[in-house]
Amino acid sequence: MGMPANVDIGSSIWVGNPEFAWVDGVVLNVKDEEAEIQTGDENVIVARLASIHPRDVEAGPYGFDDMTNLHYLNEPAVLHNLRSRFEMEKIYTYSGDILIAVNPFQELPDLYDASKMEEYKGVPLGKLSPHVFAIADTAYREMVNEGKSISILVSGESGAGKTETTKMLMRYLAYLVGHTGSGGRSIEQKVLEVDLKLMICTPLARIVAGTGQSNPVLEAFGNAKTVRNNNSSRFGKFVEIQFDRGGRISGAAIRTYLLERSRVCQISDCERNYHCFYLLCAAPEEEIEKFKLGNPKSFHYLNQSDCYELAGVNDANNYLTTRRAMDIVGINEKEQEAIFRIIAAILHLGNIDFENEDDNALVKDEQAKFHLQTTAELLMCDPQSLEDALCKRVMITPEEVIKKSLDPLGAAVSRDGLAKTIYSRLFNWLVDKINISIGQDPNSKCLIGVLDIYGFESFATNSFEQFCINFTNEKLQQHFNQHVFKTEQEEYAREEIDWSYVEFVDNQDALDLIEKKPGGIISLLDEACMFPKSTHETFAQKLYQTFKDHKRFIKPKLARSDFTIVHYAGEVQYQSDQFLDKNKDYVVPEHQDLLSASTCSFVAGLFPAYSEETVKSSKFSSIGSRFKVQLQQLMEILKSTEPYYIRCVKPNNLLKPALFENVNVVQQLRSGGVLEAIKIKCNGYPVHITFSDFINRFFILAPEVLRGEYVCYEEKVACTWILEKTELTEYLMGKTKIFLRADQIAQLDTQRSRILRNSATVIQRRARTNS
Ligand code: AD9
Ligand code: MG
Repeated sequence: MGMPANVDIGSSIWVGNPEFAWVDGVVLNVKDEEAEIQTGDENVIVARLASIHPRDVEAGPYGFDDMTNLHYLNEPAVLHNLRSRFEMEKIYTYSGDILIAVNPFQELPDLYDASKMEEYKGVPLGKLSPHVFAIADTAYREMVNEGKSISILVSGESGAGKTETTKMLMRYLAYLVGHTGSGGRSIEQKVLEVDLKLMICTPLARIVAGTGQSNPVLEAFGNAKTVRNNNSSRFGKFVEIQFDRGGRISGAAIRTYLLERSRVCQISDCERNYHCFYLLCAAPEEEIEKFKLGNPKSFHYLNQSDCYELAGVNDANNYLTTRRAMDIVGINEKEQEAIFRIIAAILHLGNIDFENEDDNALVKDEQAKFHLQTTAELLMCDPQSLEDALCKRVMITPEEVIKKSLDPLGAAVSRDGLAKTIYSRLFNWLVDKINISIGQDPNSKCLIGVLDIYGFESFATNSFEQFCINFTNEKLQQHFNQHVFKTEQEEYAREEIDWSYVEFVDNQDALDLIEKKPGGIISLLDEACMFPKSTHETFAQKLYQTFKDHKRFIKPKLARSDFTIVHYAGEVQYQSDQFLDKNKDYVVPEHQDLLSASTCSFVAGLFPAYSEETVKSSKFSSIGSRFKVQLQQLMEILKSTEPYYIRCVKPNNLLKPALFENVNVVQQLRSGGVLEAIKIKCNGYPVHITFSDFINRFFILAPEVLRGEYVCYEEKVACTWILEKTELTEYLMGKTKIFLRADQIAQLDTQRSRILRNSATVIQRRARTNS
């Protein structure tokens, strides 16, 4: 982390270790670029100086509530601090105003109950142990008192606890607006409470009380079991709660980002499709009969994986809960019927198999024909038109209009495309409906927005989805860096120190590589999509040519169409083969015509006929560019708000309680920007130590300072005396604190431990001569 280790014999240090990330030790010997180290488990090893960081022996076993109090702000210290706290079931830790939350994977007693909420109400941040309620409380008060809008950005990898954290934030905010005011209960107070009880009964408050908890609609349609999380959100969301002048909730809006469409027709082993499919298969008998459903194992879209049931989850109950939640958000009985009819139709659609006749696709057998018939019934469209839409394409030549048959593979792709389109339109409909039902407040004064969005991803294979996700994270990282940089500047200003010492770390070049228009990867991808002859190989070639000298771009040696981006969180190698297909946001006209002609007004409503206008304006629309615009809008909102950050950390991949895997966590701290933030601090003077702390710790370097004539001096003067004695230069003196570089504090500690050691030897020697 750019911190030159100032090691000496006897120094306490952390040394890099492949299994545990870092282990503690003491330096026995130093030679050239290497040190001999006795590790905590009594091994003697030799390590390069570059892999050593100084360790604060004074840090104590309980860890700091706030890691900015760590005297050695380095990776091992941060890791060790989080680990010690986690072992004591303290899952929350601050790093300045950033909250780090380590997923406990178990219910911790009383952590979120009403008395806990009461405890945090109105208490300044940092007074009580770190907690997500403290962040919500501070955010709310800042909004009310200073009239500022706030955003709370929750990030972390899949399964780290973002959605749960978001729910707790919402729950606390709902509690706050339900329990404002303090002191005795006046009549107004009582009236207010009744009023608020009423409010909690409205859909608005329910939604605020937990975007997933009392309103499982979006979770039923947007969440699924994955290998990383049994209830993984497959979309990003930004929930905006609007407040009036009195600090009361006056409206809310939900924006969603990039639903994973491919899951509808393709699932990997041990994963599930979206929850709603299984809920429906567990619905009461009459629904099952009406929709001709049965065992989920009989549906192709569900039986590609052997996972149907989830431990501790009752799909039948959840079906009923979802229906009730739909009532609450104002989706009426008829709409609900249509929604589940469409879900059933998608299942039947997936079972329409094709066979080959002279390279033409034909619906395969009686079984497949039954599913074709049922799909058409459920979607209320003509079965023959459905079959044509799946198996044929209309070609327009200058002479005539011909219908050309697809081959069986092409027909299957067409079928899956239809399923994905219907599902994503349905999901968008649900989001719109919820937004209409809760209502926006056009006169809202302030808002609190909560962002629950996918964290950085780097897998064995990375496709277009990872590209978009990592683009998002690159954007958010820049926003985060700017914030950290700004708060750091403010601390310098408070201490009346010139802040030109803080150097700004930027990732603008990575963003340019991706989104610059023209010339960035998204632009080049759109160009490739518009040009009929492009393939993923020509696209990759174009990237190689264009970015051959770009610092953030690498052409992997043994790959023909892969490319690597050097993200702030590390390198990710992308496989470009599905980029073009996945970027095309295009509904086949045959599908469009089929469904807009449905006699079910709900289905037809999902596929409004194109107007001249839209045809002209959206000649080409791509997922990548649209996403870029969405992100741009999100960033605009975020920029106009005061940000709070919550970084969720997943302590292990087994989803088990009380298991903390160092290497895994370090990786997340790196990609979550926590260490990046620390790096920004380390570029300047990361150690901010108050005068009195400094004297307590280092007076031993100049003991005369606390004797005789010096005693009457101010603390600041005493500190200067000590510093002069140590011959340290280039430190900064603030109004209440000394600012030191990372290596300077290490140097002081080394001197200190040398003196302590010498006096210990002297005492020992004396003891020996005396006996
Ligand atoms: V994903 O990107 O949507 O796949 P998230 O949202 O980060 O992911 P989620 O909030 O769904 O993760 O948490 C995963 C699981 O961890 C939950 O289902 C809980 O079982 C568990 N969890 C998370 N946070 C807490 C907590 N504060 N207390 C107890 C928790 N359990
Ligand atoms: Mg989630």
